[in-house]
Amino acid sequence: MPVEVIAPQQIDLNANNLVKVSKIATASAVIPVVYGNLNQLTPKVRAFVEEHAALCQPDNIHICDGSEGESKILLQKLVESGTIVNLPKYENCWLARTNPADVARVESKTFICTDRKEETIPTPKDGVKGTLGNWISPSDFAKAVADRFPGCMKGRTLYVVPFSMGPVGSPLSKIGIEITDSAYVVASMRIMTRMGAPVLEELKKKEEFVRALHSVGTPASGIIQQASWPCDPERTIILHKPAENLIVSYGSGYGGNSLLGKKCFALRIGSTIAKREGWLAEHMLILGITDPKGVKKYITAAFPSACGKTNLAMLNPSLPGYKVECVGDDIAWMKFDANGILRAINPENGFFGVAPGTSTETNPIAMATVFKNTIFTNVASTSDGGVFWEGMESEIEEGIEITDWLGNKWDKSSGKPAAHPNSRFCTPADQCPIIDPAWEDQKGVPISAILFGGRRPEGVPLIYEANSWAHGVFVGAAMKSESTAAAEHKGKVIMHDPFAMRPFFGYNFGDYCKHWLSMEKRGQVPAIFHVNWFRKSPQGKFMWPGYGENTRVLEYVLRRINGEKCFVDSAIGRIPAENQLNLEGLKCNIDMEELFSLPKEFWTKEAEEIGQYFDSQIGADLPAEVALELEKLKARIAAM
Ligand code: GTP
Ligand code: SPV
Ligand code: MN
Repeated sequence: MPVEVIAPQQIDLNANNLVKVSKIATASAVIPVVYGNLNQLTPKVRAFVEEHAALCQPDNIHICDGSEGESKILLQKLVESGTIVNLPKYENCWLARTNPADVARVESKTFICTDRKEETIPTPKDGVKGTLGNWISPSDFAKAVADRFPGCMKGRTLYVVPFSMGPVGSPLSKIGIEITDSAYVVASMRIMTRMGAPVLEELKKKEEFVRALHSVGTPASGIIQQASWPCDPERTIILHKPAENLIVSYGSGYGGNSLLGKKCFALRIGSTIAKREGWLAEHMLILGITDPKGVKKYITAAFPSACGKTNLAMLNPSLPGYKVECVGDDIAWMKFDANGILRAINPENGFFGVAPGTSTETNPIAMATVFKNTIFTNVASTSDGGVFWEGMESEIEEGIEITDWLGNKWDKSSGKPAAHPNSRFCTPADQCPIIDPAWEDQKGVPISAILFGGRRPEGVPLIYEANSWAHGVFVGAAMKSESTAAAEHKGKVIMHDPFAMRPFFGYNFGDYCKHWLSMEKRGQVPAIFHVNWFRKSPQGKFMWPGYGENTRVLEYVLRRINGEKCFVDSAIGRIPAENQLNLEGLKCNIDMEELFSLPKEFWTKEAEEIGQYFDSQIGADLPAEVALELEKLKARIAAM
């Protein structure tokens, strides 16, 4: 490991001197740089690092270059600390087991800091708790940091992680610097983003970056529950200050809480930048689909967490002659080009995908992607050095023993899942066999349709289309879905999740709707649809086979964007005309009448409830156009 010469003299903290600087002197200690050197950093990055090293008091500093050699050092260190184990069944694959108290995003501990509360969240009705984000005042923000960060990295290494969201140097990309005391985070960021030396080089051209500070924390008692996965769940907090492009995350090492390029940057800070600059940062997959004639279109889809984005993005078409290619599975940055075409990039470099439910039958493409160069977290392991999760039952051989995500021997009779329901794979995107040839195109790909969707067991048909852009914005604003294990919500309750962005808005949702409405004046807006793969029969079974069979729905979308009149109007929007959804060759029987039925009683209640939600949560911040769409919907339902 390259340890630099340690200069004997005190180092001037503010000097941008050209001597090789190998340590940071703080009032009370000297912190050696054990990998990389401070002179690689541009002045603002260096100041950010020095300030926070002085605050957090790590034992030493490591400036990441993203190299293969560095990756090996980090993985070795993670093995030694017991954070990961190797999975010898596969090539360069690892399994991490977290502290059982640190397994998902924590929406309730996530805050946006603005001077005025109304900049962050709409003002709810008197006595109602706002659910469209959490606001924190600048003084409470400062207090939260001061209460947690001083000395929080003692005994650990502070890693400086330079990363680019989007290809390095692309005009649509943005750079971040994450400071973290977790080698697991560094190893994951190397997969999920473009990370390392080229990013520092890029910063020399233009020194503009999002600041991201992360620590797994040290509990106030000083007692770390699990040495292999230090965290501080009781004091976990995820903070954002859009005005300063600043993210501060404390106490959790898991997913969106700690891989700060993802939800914190690409969505929360991203959406505020997008608002300022006139584009959209969305919780959406991006896919390309080519029809049997060779015509290719790109589609984005916003589904809440654990509602099918990765699966749709990697769809294996059931209809002959169709080809689906994947641009991204979680986040889309979309901007109109000079010709008024909406273009999207995937700012990420990897997939942090839900493991359970992924199988050769449901998502063969993901299965072909994840068994090399992957970090699995909280899945179960097998006695032959592999992994297991719910859905893989037919993929493991006879006599193989399973150890669950908690490290205990497991068999089906326990009645408990072997893998945590929010267990995930973290895998490089370029390993996906159907990665789109244009996935790193600097211009982005042209978007022809936007799908909204969620888990709606009742009342909501397989697909309907918005009548207009404003109606589509209403459909997004009215989205609901059954809660999943991706966040801390308990039980299966139907929750509002507008635009699949409820946990990720960086600013007032009323203003977000206005911003969406304004897109119509900026260029050619795509058609908007709502899909629901999750409607259930009275017997509680999914009515639609989903997965690869969702091609049939995409085929219908393609015909619609080509202008085919294959629809009929309904109270809630346009639905496929009779026999217009291609069911040819489908192996199971589908009760189409039931799948597309629109029970008047259900929709009357639904519209009523949406109205109450808008009134109580968004109030005066709701744009008049969206309120009008609800009135029109109510009138159409009344006339059913
Ligand atoms: P995040 O990464 O949390 O944003 O999730 P996601 O939206 O990418 O969801 P993902 O594709 O990982 O799917 C989550 C779960 O839904 C998995 O268990 C899937 O097997 C299941 N799922 C996905 N698509 C379908 C479908 O078409 N039908 C059914 N029944 N289940 C599906
Ligand atoms: C989600 O919850 O939408 C995810 C997983 O994609 S996490 O990165 O943990 O937010
Ligand atoms: Mn997601």
